[in-house]
Amino acid sequence: MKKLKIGITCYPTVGGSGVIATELGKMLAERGHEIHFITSSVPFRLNKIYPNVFFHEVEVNNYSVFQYPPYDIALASKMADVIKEEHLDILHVHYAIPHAVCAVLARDMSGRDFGIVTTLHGTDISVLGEDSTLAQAIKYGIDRSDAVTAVSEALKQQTYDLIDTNAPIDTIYNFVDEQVFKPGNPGNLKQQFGIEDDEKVIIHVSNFRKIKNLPDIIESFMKIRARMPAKLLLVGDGPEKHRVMEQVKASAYKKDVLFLGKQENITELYTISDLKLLLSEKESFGLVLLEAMACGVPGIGTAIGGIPEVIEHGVNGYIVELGDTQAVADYAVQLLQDEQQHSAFRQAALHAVSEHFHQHKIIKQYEDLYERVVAKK
Ligand code: GMT
Repeated sequence: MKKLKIGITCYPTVGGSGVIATELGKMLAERGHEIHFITSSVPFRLNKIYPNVFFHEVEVNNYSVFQYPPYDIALASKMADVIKEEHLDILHVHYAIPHAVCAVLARDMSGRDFGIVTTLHGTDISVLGEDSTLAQAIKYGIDRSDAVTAVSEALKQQTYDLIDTNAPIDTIYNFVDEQVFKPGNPGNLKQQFGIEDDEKVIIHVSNFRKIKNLPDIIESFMKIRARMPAKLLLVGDGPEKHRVMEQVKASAYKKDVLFLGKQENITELYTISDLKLLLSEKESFGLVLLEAMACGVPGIGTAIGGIPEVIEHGVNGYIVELGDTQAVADYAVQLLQDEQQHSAFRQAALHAVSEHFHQHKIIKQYEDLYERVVAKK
């Protein structure tokens, strides 16, 4: 296909949408496209130099006349500058609000007719559950985009349920960098953490927001631990951390829960993990599950949002109803005590990643979409 000039806007900090946007930019650059990140800081996964990847910083000045820092206006202005200077073909924004709305504003400001591609990651749609005053802005961002994608079928359906739009939405699943997320050698990492050989390792990775439902992670683990030797690794940080620490402190097996905080090199932790838990109340995809699966770690997740599109129940993990910690414990104990079944799930998880979420297949879907958008301009 023709090599394109593509602008990418996302929240560049730790978080699934930023990870996907950055990895997508890197892979598109490797395929010869010219990539322009227009973000408030260098995306944290942009850890390699590419001659065809550029970073344009959005600077938000907090003048005292403004009650709030004008991020959206600063972003739209920066987008308009980059579009004019670099002659972008496509601006791919992650999130309808504020990023798609900023892209539409930038189109007006620049007077150029480039293609706007918007990817919905879920949080803008789930925010709507709590703040319906934003529905019009989300609809505006979606309707004025030239193409819209959602990271799961569930999110696509939820968008149609909540937003009054007829815009076509393509589901394009998330992916992982399979050069990074792959099975590895644990070395003596288990010993370094003081974990005994006969103890199974269960891992949870999140930003500790309320919707991640940490209380059920702890409750499930306590039920598992009462039946077999195990450790729980909690990776990440966020608003619920303190409450979770209190819950663990009051529990029977507090010494078996390890708070590891934010970690850069999660793949190493997966080499010692036997099972991943993601028991969220809201989750449009669950990228952390896919990352674990790519490392050969099966997961148990709730029947929420896109999670059942990532985990195939009874094949590479288990799906449970929200709140059913007894089912989590029953499935976990059964899987962790049956080596043959665990190995079959591990293989099935690796197979699912390469079959349904293979990075090259997903990048091709984005490229085909860009081609369609550019052809219409
Ligand atoms: O889950 C979060 O709190 C972070 C959020 C984000 O915007 O980065 O993640 C969303 O996008 C990820 C990448 O598409 C998805 O894997 C997550 O499921 C989604 N989070 C929610 O829907 C809550």
